[in-house]
Amino acid sequence: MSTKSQHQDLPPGQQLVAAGKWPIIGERLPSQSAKPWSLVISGCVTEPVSFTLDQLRSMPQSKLTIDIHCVTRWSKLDVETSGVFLADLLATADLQPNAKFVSFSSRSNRQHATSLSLDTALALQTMIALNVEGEPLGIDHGGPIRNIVPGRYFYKSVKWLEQIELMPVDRLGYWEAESGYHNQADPWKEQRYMAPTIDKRTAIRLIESRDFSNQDLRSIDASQRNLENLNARGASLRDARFTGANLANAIFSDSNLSNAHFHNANLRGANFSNADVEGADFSGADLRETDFSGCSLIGASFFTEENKTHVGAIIDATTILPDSILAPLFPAQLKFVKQKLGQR
Ligand SMILES: Nc1nc2c(c(=O)[nH]1)N[C@H]1C(S)=C(S)[C@@H](COP(=O)(O)O)O[C@H]1N2
Ligand SMILES: [Mo]
Repeated sequence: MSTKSQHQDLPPGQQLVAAGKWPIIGERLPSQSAKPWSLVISGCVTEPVSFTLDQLRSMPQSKLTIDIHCVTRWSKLDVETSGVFLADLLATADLQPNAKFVSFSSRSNRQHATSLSLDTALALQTMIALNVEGEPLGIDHGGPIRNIVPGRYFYKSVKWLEQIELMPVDRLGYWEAESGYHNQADPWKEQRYMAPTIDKRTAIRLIESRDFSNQDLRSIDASQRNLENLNARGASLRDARFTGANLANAIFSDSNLSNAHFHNANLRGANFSNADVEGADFSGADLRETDFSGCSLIGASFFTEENKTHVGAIIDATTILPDSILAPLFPAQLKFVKQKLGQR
């Protein structure tokens, strides 16, 4: 059986990776174990069921062509996977009537997991994938056994799957609990993050102190604020809003700025060394004397094209964007940055 998810174009805020590229996001390897790979169905079942890798391989295999949408704004379309549909696998177990949610957990040092309502997981044609493009799934992309949830951001697809637990109530997954990733994760609705964790008054007090160092301020709204010389070293600032803010000489070293919004911000002389800026938007920002040494740039944008107007970042000979970190940029973004840097 072969199926294709129904959407052809890109969800809002996503860009295509270069042909043939597939970034590795999050954990890069499973935890070390001498145990052979297996998959257990547990929780709200009359009797837990366990499959060896060979048993999974000898079950009837289904094919599914999927589109990958990472929350850090890269997409990869038309990836052919095959394996066993969750529905077919669960048909081998005796589910109890209180099985309402399903948690997928992986062989991972941090017990990485994610969850969905059982109805949603089945409706989306969740696949226990063993192969991609006709080859066994590589260990770096979650092989030999990975779940694939089409139609959700890719963090709902855990690598190195070893347990499927049926649950009466939901339990937040690793990213959902640690990083505030949205528990529904529908890319067509741009459900990237849950609501911010700090209230407006706290945000204003912090903005006035200009000290964000080592704090968890996910989704903080500091747009249009004067934050010159801000100290945000080691801060967690996923999805933070700095649109139009004055961040001249701000320090963001070692901070997490995934999906942060720096559109039209003044970042002159700011220091991003070793920061995670995956999916961050720098369009229209002033990046003269800004230091990006050691940054992770997967999914980052330095220009946007809105209603045919081009909004580019100000990059010149003083911008520190070493060649060694440019490779993961989207093709068009890379071209833009190289052109600007080439003018030096
Ligand atoms: N075990 C495990 N599974 C994981 C993650 C992880 O860190 N550990 N990261 C998730 C995220 S955020 C994404 S985008 C995808 C990345 O898969 P890839 O590295 O094969 O591209 O895996 C998801 N599953
Ligand atoms: Mo992700």
